[in-house]
Amino acid sequence: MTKSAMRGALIVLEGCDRSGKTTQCAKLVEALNNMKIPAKKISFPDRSTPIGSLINDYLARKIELPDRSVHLLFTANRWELEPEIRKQIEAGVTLIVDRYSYSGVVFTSAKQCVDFKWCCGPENGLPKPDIVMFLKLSTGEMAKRSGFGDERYENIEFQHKVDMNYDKFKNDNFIQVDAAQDVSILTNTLLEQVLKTIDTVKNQELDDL
Ligand code: DGP
Ligand code: NA
Ligand code: NA
Repeated sequence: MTKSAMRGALIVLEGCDRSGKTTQCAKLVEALNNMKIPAKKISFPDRSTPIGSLINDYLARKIELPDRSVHLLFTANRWELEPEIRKQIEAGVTLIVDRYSYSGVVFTSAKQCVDFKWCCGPENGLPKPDIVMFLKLSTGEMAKRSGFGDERYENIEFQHKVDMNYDKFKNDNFIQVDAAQDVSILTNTLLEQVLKTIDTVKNQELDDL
C-alpha cells in the first residue's frame, strides 16, 4: 500500500536556557505558515498536562523530587504527546519542537550521580527527529544574556555542564548553529535547514530513537 500524502518533518531545536529557542521556534512556524506549509510548534516540558504541572512545581521549587523520579516525569511528558506527534507528522504537518529527549538527557546527567546512559533509556522508542538544530551560545554570551530567573537549573555553572553534555550528541542529524547571530539572520539560517529537511524526508519513514 502506498501512501498518497507526504509526511511532515520532525524538527527539534535544542540549546541551553536563554539561547533563543522559543523565539526561533515561533518565527519558524510563522515563516512556514506564510509559505502555506502546514507547521505547528510544540514545547517540552508541556506544562499544561497533569504531569507537566508536577514538572512546573518542581522547576518552581514548590516540590522536591529525587533526580531519577523527575527525569522520568520529563520523559513521561514527552510520551504523553507521542501519539499526537505521530498523528500530526503523518497528516503532513511539520512540527517545530522546543526541546526534546536531548534536553532530558543533558539536564539530568548534568546532575551528579546520574549516569548518561541511564538517562537515555526511557527515551527509546519516541519518534526520532529528522534534524536537531543546536543553538550554541558561547560562555561569554551566556553570561551577558544571563538575567536568569529563580527556576531550578537557571544558573551559569549548571548551564555550562549542560552545554558540555550536548557535545556528546554530535552526529549527522545534529547541526550546530551560532545562537549569537542577529535574530532574523538566525531565523533564515534555520529556515533553510528546515525546508531542506521537509523535502528530504517527505517520502521517508519516521525513525524511532
Ligand atoms: P523551558 O520551559 O524550555 O525553559 O524548560 C524548563 C527547564 O527545564 C529548563 O531549565 C530546561 C529544563 N528541562 C527541559 N527538559 C528537560 C528534561 O527532559 N529533563 C530535565 N531534567 N530538565 C529539562
Ligand atoms: Na527556562
Ligand atoms: Na523554552
